[in-house]
Amino acid sequence: MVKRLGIVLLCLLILSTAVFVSCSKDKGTETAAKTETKAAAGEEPLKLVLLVKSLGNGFFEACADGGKEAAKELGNVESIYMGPSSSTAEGQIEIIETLIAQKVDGIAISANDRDALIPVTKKAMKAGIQVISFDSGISSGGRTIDLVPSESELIGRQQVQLIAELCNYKGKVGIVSATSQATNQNLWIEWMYKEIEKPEYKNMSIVEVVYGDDAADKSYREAVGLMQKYPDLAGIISPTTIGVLASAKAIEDEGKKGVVQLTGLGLPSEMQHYIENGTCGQMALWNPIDLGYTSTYILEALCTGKTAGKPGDVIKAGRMGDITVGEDGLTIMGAPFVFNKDNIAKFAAMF
Ligand code: RAM
Repeated sequence: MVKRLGIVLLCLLILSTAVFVSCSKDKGTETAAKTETKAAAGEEPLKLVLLVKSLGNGFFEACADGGKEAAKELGNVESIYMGPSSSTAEGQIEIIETLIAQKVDGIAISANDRDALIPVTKKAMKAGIQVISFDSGISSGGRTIDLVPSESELIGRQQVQLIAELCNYKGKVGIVSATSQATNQNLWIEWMYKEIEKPEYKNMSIVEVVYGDDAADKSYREAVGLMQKYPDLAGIISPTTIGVLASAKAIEDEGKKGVVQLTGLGLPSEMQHYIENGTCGQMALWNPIDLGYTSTYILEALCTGKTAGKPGDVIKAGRMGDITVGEDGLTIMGAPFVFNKDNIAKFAAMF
């Protein structure tokens, strides 16, 4: 009896498995057919990836919002947001390899290293994927366009001007940067060194650059380290949204509010409290939503053949207007905003 029941159960199991397999097969064929029809009708959306330095950074999340906004307007785009868990070139290389295998259409990269990514981005371009860099560039040869938020010279020089005003043009200044390989921060810091050579800063000096790797805890420790190493430190410049926030906290925790001045590139929504209470007297930034939005428009124009990304080409970028590709693919947006007690609340509501 038990044996017969066992045989019946086994038969039922085989039967139901067969039905399940055949159902899923049908479903699979149906999906494939649907995909083909969509592709044939030219409806398959372009898969455009924003690959950022690392996840968990409010600045890049705002870029992603801009990418989604552009995708919605363009209609033929799916905007995908990705990044490694920490700001390393290796993490980005691994992701790009996967994206090549998945045959996405375009990748806009904020690079953790301007040169280390080149072999893999070249491989992606060879596979027919459009590659641009944005925010933090890849050297030429590894991308078509490099979209930067503003002139690097302007950003770097402005940071020194902002801290000088806060320190009354006197004293030692330390820099809390992102990673030591970050293209954008390294360029800005070069300009900071050039700016501080001007006669008006003769009583000021940059004593050291430390690297918080765009990680909140490491940036905090580096800022504390600077204040302990230079007890007469007059100011900190932190040209990274993660670094400036961590530095503000470090200044307060060390009891140095009003003694060590702070400026940098900060996200208004994250820094509102420290701007309003005076820990950070003033800081700058551009609109990260616009940066992600424009990157997505540029990628779409490259993928659909509206532009080849050659110098002099003009790309229509929705509400951002016409974007002209510069020499070597370098494409520049506007001037940064400067935030202080008077305007921080307005900007904090936006990004
Ligand atoms: C951080 C990143 C990013 C930079 C901003 C200012 O979020 O390092 O690359 O542009 O700061």
